[in-house]
Amino acid sequence: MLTELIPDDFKSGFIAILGRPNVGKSTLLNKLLGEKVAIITPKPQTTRNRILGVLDKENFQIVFIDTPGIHKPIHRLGEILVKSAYSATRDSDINLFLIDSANGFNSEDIEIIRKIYSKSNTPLILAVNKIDINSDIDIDEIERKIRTITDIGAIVPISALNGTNLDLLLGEIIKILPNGPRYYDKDFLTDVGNAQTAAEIIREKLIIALHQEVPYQSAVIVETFEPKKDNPKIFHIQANIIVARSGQKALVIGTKGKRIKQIGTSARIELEKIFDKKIFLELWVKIRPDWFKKDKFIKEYGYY
Ligand SMILES: Nc1nc2c(ncn2[C@@H]2O[C@H](COP(=O)(O)OP(=O)(O)O)[C@@H](O)[C@H]2O)c(=O)[nH]1
Ligand SMILES: [Mg+2]
Repeated sequence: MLTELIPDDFKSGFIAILGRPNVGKSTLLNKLLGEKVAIITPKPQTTRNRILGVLDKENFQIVFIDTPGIHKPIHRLGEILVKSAYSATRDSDINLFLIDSANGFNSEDIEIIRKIYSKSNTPLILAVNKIDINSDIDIDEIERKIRTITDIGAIVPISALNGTNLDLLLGEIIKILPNGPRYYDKDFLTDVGNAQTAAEIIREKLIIALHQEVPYQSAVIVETFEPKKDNPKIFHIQANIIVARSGQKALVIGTKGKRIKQIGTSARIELEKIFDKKIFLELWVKIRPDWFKKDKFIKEYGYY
């Protein structure tokens, strides 16, 4: 067995990335890792699983946990997503809380921080994101408000999109990161598997292509993920798009199948880049009435 020499001052830890929907948590994770491990859309509640992403350097290893946005749930799926976000704080060494500078630090943020810190005193770092849109933020006032609830390690204004101040943010994280071992292999990037990546990329294109409630009430399940039997050079991915009502199926398919074709094409192009393979992508649409209200289906689709 190969043993690795780890310096005594090596630092490591789990960092939960938390915040309301759409503040830029997944964008930040991808930017910090330099790879797209989480899908991103302009719509809230895009992230449905805790996603692990590992940043490994000579002197530290940070295991980031991207989480679903914390909101007031209106159905069972929402409830489960919020629970899953909070549960990421159970094992975290640092909580990285994000807000969107355009929306400021509001009563919902306070409520979330209060809820987390009623039971824990995990070090907290706040990142004020999207300063490329609004850089006019009163950091001192935010700090005062947080200090009424808990201590805060640092507040860093950033732009996850442009990468602004991410070095400062990392610096603040490393300052309070505990000494510890490598938890994952040096080259391990994420726990999102290949078939799940395919499902997520398809879901990203679906969310972008559709409006109203369809994005929040659909799921994507990859059923086939293997080289094509008659031509192994081509990779065969067959996925089911699950919707909650028959009207939604018509919307996903679109007039003369135009919309599903568009979703399929943009997903295929991106997946061919990610996997560096020619892909034959087959999409079917299935109706599971009100699946997002039912534990059985929520579990079956992997959001538990
Ligand atoms: N202008 C700007 N937009 C951002 C920034 N970070 C994220 N976004 C956008 O905000 C939206 C939500 O981002 P996402 O990462 O999915 O947010 P999440 O729900 O918190 O994971 C997307 O349209 C992103 O492109 C940023 O620093 N600046
Ligand atoms: Mg997200």
